[in-house]
Amino acid sequence: MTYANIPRAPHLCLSNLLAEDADNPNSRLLIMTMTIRGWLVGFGILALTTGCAAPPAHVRTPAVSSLPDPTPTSSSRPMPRYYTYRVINVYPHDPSAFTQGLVFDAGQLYESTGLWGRSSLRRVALETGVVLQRRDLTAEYFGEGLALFRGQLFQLTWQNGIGFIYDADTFELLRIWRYETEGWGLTHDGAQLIMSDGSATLRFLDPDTLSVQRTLQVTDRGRPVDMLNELEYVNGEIFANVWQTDWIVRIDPSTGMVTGWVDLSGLLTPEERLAADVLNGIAYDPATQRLFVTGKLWPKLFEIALVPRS
Ligand SMILES: [Ca+2]
Repeated sequence: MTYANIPRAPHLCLSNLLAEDADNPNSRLLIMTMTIRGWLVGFGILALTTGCAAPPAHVRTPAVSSLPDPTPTSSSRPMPRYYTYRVINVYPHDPSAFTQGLVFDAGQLYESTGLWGRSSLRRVALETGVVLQRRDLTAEYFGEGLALFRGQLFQLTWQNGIGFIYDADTFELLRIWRYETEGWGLTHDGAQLIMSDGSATLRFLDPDTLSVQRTLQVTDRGRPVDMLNELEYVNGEIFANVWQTDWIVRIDPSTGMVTGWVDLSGLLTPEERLAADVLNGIAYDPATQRLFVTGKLWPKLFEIALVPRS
């Protein structure tokens, strides 16, 4: 199957609906729509979309609006590169952790987990996956992206419009800030925090005032790439999970252009996938140039190297 043959409406597949991520309002809207129109219409849609059967592992379908089109065009815009991966190490990961943010610093992982009543901030031992330190959010907060900057941990919440700032050593809550958008992913470039909200727009925040300094539209050859989720700043680029897919995009932070698509399908076995949710969680250690990825409710965390695809 080529990219051109990948069904263009993967979110209408029943299997995908059942696997919907709890933190996406679009999925709820789809399910409501299916209910309102009745099951007959729903089955009609299913019949028309029987091609929605899972695509081959090496080309798992990105979100419909983010589907890369590798077809060469006459456009002067440069083509993004495509990458697969090589697994360097595999580490245990708490399979009850609904990973929303992942950070690596000084030999340890920091993780933000989501879901109401299960959201938390964690310090985790890389080698064992043991949770060394934990602070739970109260039940009304749904944890999201996480960044460690100047000794402080910045944690987003999904729809609460509130971010938390903690002392990175003690996890003491230092302050909160408010924002207008949903909170999805968070990282920093050494000067500003970078935040995603599920759209194709990234926001750069002053780390002191938390005010928005600039916005960046992420595009692939002129086409917006939305559903940007967990973020990581890696050697001058922004890496972003595309929500509900096995793809990470590499983004030029000055132009917003996608310079690469990384296909991370196949990290979990089919059996492991059954009990897990989607890929989410990127952390980078600049000291050792190690790249880590995991997912929501994944039993494993992977150190990987990117491999250009011919
Ligand atoms: Ca991250």
